[in-house]
Amino acid sequence: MQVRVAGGARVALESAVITHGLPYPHNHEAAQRMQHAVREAGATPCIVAILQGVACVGISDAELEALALQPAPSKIALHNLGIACGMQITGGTTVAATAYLAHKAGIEVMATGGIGGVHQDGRDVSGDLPTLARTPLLVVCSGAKAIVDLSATREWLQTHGVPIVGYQTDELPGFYTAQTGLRTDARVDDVDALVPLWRAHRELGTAILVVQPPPSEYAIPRAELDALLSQALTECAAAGVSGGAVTPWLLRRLAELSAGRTVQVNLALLEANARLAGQIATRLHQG
Ligand code: PSU
Ligand code: MN
Repeated sequence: MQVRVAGGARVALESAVITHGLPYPHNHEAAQRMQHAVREAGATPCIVAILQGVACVGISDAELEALALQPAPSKIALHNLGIACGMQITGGTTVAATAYLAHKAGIEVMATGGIGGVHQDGRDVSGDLPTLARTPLLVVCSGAKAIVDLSATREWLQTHGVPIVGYQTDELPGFYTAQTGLRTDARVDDVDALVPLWRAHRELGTAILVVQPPPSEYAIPRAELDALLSQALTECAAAGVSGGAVTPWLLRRLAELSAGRTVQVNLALLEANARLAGQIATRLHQG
């Protein structure tokens, strides 16, 4: 497949969060805030998406708006990336498909909210994980998405050689909350400290997760989040939702149950992660 991409210090941004993670207009706002934050940090944002079968690493404002408004977009992971390109499909790319395309385009840094993970039932494992285990990419995030088994996800990543580095934290964040009780593999307190670590790691061919907690003024306390999550998970199982539909269903229900607070945290952490990714890309580009 052919890839369209800009040069310079670049940050890849995933787009399944636009098509499936947040409702319009929050999805559009999130993407704009992320792009702005990357630019303010001196780098070029490249939203990755599949537009009528074309793998795009970087899309225009008009293309972004159309994607955010798309009535029934596809969620494009690795298993259906070739199908989407071969069948002229339009959709948002998950972390897996975004990472694959970003690396193919020569980009070293990407930002997202949370990666997929090992789900609570232990059977559904996100395609994000095996992709991160074979793609040399620095991924800035706030841990994994809130609905996964974070401890099992961390074990999976460790087994497959993907380190978790805390940015100004020793604790693996839990997306909407900063508190999980799970430790990172290392901690760095500034962008300069990441550079030698990344340069030494990348020959291994696996990703590094650089994690930071959601901005404190928006973060939800752990106990409160646990209560919201267990209600949403119970309802989701009762409704018989499965596969790729689980994440969008749960995120929508969590937003309802929290009176919109989860959406505000989500927007804030996406922007913060994009900013940090922009700073890292700019620093790496300086050599
Ligand atoms: N985290 C969120 N919202 C999302 C996602 C993650 O808070 O929408 C998306 C990302 O694109 C991630 C994908 O790559 O969900 C993982 O989906 P699955 O579990 O079906 O692999
Ligand atoms: Mn899944």
